[in-house]
Amino acid sequence: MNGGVGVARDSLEGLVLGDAFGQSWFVRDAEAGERWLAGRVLRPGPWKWTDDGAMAIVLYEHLVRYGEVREDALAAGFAAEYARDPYRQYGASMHEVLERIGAGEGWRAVTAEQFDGQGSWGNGAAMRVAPLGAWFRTDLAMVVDQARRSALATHAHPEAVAGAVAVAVAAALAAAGRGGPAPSRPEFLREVAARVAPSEVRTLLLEAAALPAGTTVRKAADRLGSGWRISAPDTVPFALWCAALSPDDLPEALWRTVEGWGDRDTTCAIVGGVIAARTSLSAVPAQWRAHTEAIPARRP
Ligand code: R7I
Ligand code: MG
Repeated sequence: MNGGVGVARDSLEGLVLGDAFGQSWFVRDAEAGERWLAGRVLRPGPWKWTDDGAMAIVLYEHLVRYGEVREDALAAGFAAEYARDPYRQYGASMHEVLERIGAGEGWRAVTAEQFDGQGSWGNGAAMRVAPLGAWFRTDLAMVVDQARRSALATHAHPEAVAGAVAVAVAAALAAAGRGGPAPSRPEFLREVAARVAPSEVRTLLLEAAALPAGTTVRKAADRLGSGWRISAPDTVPFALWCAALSPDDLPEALWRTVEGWGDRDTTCAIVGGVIAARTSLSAVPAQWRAHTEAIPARRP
């Protein structure tokens, strides 16, 4: 299936923009950061994307090439990208995982060994997956299966997989809803949760769906987490709650997402990937796009 190319590309561009925008908000002076954010003063460019963008580009190119997730090739693709440019602020365990896969070890064994044999529950499988959801948007069962496969290439823990499935389903719903009215926030979050296996991610998605309409971003971040632990449960429900704040206004959603601070490159990457699957980047100010490091031309 390749009908998803244009929509998946929009999602990828939103993801990369969100990653780079969020990363620009890691400021040394937290008080000044609060002031700049309150005044919506953009950080100076250039905004470099990080591992979220790097891995999403690999996954997108993989889909363009194969039309589906092939785990061995995908794991090798992530490892090759890491070897090309390891300085993208990868998660702590990914250095070892990607080096060993790059050296020829099997991804299954390497990923299963992480964290004393639990596998990683980091948010790294969720942060890169929105374009996959957009790609397969006409078939949610396929979205779930393909997201799961894409996650397992690096993250063996079921919570990491649940986080990736949730983000992919959210992006698929956003993409499939193009041109129509967006669902209410509780409806959207409950529809995502319905496709996610029992997990902390799902429990927190349902908690997010139940937050009252006027809940502030700070309050939502307190209740759900905003990625301070870099885990899927601590990141994905909050990010999807933020994506549902203004499903037709990507810049507004990114400004609001940063208010939760936490793992802001990754929460913004998720929000960018999900909303752009619906809206494209047409409403993003030119300056934001000019600040954002370009996506490299497709590699042969
Ligand atoms: O998930 P991962 O790729 O990290 C992605 C994050 C994003 O914010 C990126 O932008 C980048 O900054 O990092 O990398 P992992 O190292 O697998 O997981 C991330 C973190 O989750 C680790 O640093 C651990 O703190 C935590 N973690 C665990 N902690 C205890 N036990 C993951 N799994 C476990 C676990 O089983
Ligand atoms: Mg990152």
